[in-house]
Amino acid sequence: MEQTKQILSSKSEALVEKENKYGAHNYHPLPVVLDRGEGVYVWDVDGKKYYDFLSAYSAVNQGHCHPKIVGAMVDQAQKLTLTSRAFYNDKLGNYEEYVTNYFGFDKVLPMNTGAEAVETALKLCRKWAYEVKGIHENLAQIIVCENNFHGRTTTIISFSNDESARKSFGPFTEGFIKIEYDNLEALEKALESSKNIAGFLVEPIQGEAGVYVPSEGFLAKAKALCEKHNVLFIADEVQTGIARTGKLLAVHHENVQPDILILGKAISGGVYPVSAVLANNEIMNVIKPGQHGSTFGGNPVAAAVAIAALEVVKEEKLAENSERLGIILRKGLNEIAERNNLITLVRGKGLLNAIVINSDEESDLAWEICLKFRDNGLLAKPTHGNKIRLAPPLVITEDQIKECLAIIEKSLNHFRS
Ligand code: IF1
Repeated sequence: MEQTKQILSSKSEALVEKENKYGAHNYHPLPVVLDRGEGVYVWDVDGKKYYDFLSAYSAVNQGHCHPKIVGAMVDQAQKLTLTSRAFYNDKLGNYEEYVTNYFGFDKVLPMNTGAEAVETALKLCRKWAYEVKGIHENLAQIIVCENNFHGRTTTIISFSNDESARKSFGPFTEGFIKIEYDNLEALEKALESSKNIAGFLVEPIQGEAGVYVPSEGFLAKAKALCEKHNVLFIADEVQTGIARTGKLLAVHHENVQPDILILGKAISGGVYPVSAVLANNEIMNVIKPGQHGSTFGGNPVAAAVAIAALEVVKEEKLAENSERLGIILRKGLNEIAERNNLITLVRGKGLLNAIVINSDEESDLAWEICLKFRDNGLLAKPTHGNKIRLAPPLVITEDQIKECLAIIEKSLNHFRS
């Protein structure tokens, strides 16, 4: 820490100190203080420019401060920001029509953050289980996966197995069965274990676990198993959705249409908190007035921003770009791995990728590497100790990817033993 502090300018250091003094210590940020972003770049308070290889955890897929999205926000903010859902507003219906057609569902339930959308999906699934499937009240079980990340609410951390996310936050919510990720036999066994299974909640790629891509066919087969048992397949695409993995949704790689789709982050291009739960009428119609909601969910700014952000994904062919450049990025990373044994594994899909560093999870080597990336003009953050996620905005170009590969290799070479 001392060493990294010394490299910070006094301006940056003062701002870090302020967060440290007045803010709760619920994060451990990389020491860099940003004040501007445009496209694939962010700038720190001293004017140094960086490639952003985190993209605010895949919220900024469309690039920082996309003029069309920011424009939509500014225009709407000057006209009407919030009515609450006690009244109608002139933007929500248009957005609901747009987003449901875009993803192929009958209805959407708008929320604000990813965790809220996951909570919404869980409540929806339980209600469907009792009122449509006919499970006896309070007995519904939802299958989840080990090493999942779905957010930070008390119910969501109830089925996490990350000790730092859970410890001292109990008592927890019941009704979840945990199985190994990417394990169809375990899923089948769980589905057969009880008549009270309501849903299967899954990340198409596990982000927090270090970009863990399941075996080919897992999602399609899991969906088929769920259908066979009349169990809802709930896809958490908060991180993987909106073109990040090279398709509009990660489940599209296996032609799966989930029963419930959860979206967040990039549905607003990172300019505003917007999340959404999509489902068909048979499921969504179980929710009646007064049974679920949010003051800000579906507000006119969110509606205007989300339409613009989703239009940008199509207009700029971000899924195609992500698919094409992801291949180039992984090829380049694998070539670096051949020359430098610090990288033991490269994995990912589209522009959601990670490298595994040749060290154990407790080592601070990945952190030191990220500091070196920073010094060389690229921002990324370690996850689970020895993995570094590499997920630039999807507007990145091939030349920029090549430049970034050079930065990555130069930085890694600094640590070569
Ligand atoms: C943090 C990770 C990413 C998510 C999935 C729901 C949510 C998330 C699949 C909740 C959020 C974030 C939150 C962020 C770290 C981050 C993350 F490393 F933890 F896994 F992106 F990779 N479903 N993911 O990934 O969405 O309520 O935050 O809007 O600091 O907690 P949210």
